Amino acid sequence: MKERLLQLEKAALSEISSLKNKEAVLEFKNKYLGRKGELAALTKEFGKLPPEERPIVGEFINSIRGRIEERINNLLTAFAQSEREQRLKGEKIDATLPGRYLALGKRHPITQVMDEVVKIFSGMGFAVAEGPEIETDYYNFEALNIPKDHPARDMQDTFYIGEDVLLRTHTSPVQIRVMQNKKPPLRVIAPGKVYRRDSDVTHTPMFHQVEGFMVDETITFGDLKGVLTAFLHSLFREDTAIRFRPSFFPFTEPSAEVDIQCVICNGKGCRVCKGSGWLEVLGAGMIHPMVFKAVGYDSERFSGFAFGLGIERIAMLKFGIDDIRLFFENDVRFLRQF
Ligand code: 2NM
Repeated sequence: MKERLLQLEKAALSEISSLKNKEAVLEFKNKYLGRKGELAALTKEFGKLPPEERPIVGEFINSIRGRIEERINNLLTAFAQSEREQRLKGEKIDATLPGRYLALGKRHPITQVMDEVVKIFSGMGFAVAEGPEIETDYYNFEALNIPKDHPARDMQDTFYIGEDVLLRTHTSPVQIRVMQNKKPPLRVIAPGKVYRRDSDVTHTPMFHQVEGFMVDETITFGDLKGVLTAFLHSLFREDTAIRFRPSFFPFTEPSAEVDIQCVICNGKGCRVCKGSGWLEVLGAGMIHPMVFKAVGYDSERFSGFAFGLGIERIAMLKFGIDDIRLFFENDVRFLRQF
């Protein structure tokens, strides 16, 4: 009996080393250790043994069963481990790879400057008004005291759509409409697109303007200087030098052009300020009595100032851009820098 048991163990242990997978191991286990397996078949003959041999043989059977079970368990553990390793190999991620670049949208630089200008004037109590880009000769010129023979009326500067219809050359028509519809006191700015027949490194046929005005019974040139100085100190540096130069516009009297100390060379003189140390950034003046007459205001009772600025010019100075056309090419390599 002992001989047959040893035989069985030897056969089992030699067979076990040829098993290739979990299924084969389970089949093997059934074949040797199962209830109808080979070890069980031998155990059936247990009853034939003399009683004094039974404990010894029993112990021997158990030790064989134990050894085979141990080999089976080791093999199953090894198969499970290699299966897990295979799976992890297929799933592996490289945690050291750089993350994917997420492109973040930004506002166009012109919109950024426009929003900033609007915000500063809003903070000083100005309301925002808008109006049509297609205008009539009356609102764009006539009501603004720009006579028929004025150079600004020239076919070379204005895009005409018809005899009397044109693309607005400034946002002043918006202010005329506001004054026609509302009584002073008024503080209003008009931001928007304007159109002029012009194209070079500092001019595009469409550009953006913010114009504004303030009207009440006691508005003076001092108010004009105070408001525009506060605005420029907020938009540029708080210590930027500012100067008001006499100028001429048909719709204001007196009129001024406003310069700031050159932001590129700090007033020392450079290519951008053409050696003067100053940069022109605003036009302004006290609203002309003829404009008040056109909108039905009594110019003996009311006074006011008005101003206008080009957003592209301000953006070029703020960002140090020397060609205005870059703003309209929509090259993301340019736009990403703001
Ligand atoms: C400028 C310069 C000076 C201006 C005048 C008006 C209105 F409608 F109130 F008469 N709006 N904007 C004005 C005055 C604009 O731009 C350089």
